[in-house]
Amino acid sequence: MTKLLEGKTIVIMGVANERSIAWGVTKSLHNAGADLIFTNRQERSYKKLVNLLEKHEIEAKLIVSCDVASDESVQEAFGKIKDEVGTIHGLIHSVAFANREELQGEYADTSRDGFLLAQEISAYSLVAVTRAAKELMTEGGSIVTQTYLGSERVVPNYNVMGVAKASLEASVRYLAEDVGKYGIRVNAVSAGPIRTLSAKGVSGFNEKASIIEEKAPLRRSIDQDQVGDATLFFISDLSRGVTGEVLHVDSGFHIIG
Ligand code: NDP
Ligand code: N5H
Repeated sequence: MTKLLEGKTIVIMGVANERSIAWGVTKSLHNAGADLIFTNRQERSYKKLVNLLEKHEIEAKLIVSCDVASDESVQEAFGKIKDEVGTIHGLIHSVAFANREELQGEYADTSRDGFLLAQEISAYSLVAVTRAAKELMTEGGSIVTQTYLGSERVVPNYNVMGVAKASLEASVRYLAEDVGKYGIRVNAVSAGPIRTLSAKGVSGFNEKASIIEEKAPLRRSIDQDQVGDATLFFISDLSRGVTGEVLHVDSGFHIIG
């Protein structure tokens, strides 16, 4: 039997290390037979990625550097992908950033610069990469981003990032309408708390993670592999009738009042 993603080329943005959600996605897509292209911002992430790929015997089609804060960097990265690979069928956006000092205390204290930075890296970046990727999706495609419940509810400490994720989820809907006519779908996975590099050192994480085990219908924590498989569903044709959607992969926590 042919695999779900045989013959498909997918770009994955946001592997920082083995704990990254994007690494969980990498394993799911690789097991489904996809050819993978990666983008990193920091040299440190590039080195971690190269080691991980070697350890898991996964061969990347291409690894390019991309800082989503820069239009030139995004253009250069997708230009390189176009020149060296050509057509792509999917894109994983697993990138976010906010200043650590704004992920605590009151949201009302968010600075103008901190607000704009969180929006730029965590929400506008999806707009910029969708615009660049759609040129390479000549056979249609699927774009998947990663979001969190703090966009819908007030989650202590998530603050400026909650507002950025609300913007990201609204962008998913507007972008889905824009690119639907080209046979491209845009969806988001809303994961429950997962201990990653980004989550390290931000206050409130432990508390949020333990509530899931107590209160979520499934009473167990969420891991990168669960998010990877849900993302695989969105990338594959199994979800061909779905676009503009936000799917919660959170042991059902979001339904509890
Ligand atoms: P990681 O720290 O593993 O990944 C975050 C990634 O963002 C890093 O690879 C980092 O790249 C990248 N990044 C930050 N700024 C830029 C930039 N300017 N240009 C390009 N890349 C950038 O954390 P996660 O896997 O947890 O985060 C991935 C996504 O999942 C985020 O959108 C996050 O909000 C979301 N999410 C996470 C949850 C969790 O509990 N962990 C829950 C729900 C959603 P580099 O290392 O090269 O700087
Ligand atoms: C309610 C919570 C816990 C509190 C809030 C956490 C928010 C985290 C999101 C952002 C993306 C974290 C962040 O930007 C950290 C940076 O300031 C510092 N870290 C870094 O620079 C590292 C080295 C790099 C790799 O990180 C990035 N992002 O580039 C939310 C949690 C329960 C769930 C959660 C952790 C959600 C989420 O969106 O990640």
